[in-house]
Amino acid sequence: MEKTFSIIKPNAVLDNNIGNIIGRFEKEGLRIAAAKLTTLSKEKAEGFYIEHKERPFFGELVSFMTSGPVLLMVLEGENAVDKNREIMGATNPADAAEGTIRKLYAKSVGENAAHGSDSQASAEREINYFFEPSDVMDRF
Ligand code: FUP
Repeated sequence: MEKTFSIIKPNAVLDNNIGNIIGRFEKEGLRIAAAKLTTLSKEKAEGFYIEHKERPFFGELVSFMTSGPVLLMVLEGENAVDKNREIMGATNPADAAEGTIRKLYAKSVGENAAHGSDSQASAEREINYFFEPSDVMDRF
């Protein structure tokens, strides 16, 4: 089964939307294969977003992502990568389709409620960045 990586970001955790977001994933056929509630260090957040290091919003992004607890998750299901991206909606909530997580729970393009891997290769890299293989369920 395909796996992807998801983060429920600090704004959505603070707003008590963990249950609403996980509920959507489960309703759409994605299983939670691993989950960890944690607050990211600056180093860990910078490493995660290293590809955006030169972008003007990098500092703000890291400071937001370390501002409070996040829920790190591995999601598993058919077409998990694309399905998760579809459920999340566009990066900028202004462009996100009705009913998507970002339309419902994002505050802005920066505080946009959720992260989801953009390819199977990113998913593998991101899962390994945050989880040990033994943390991830693979038999349900
Ligand atoms: P996504 O894959 O949808 O998370 O989007 P990107 O990889 O393009 O961006 C990663 C994160 O950078 C976004 F979730 C939020 C932040 N970002 C901004 O703060 N401003 C921007 O203009 C673009 C992205």
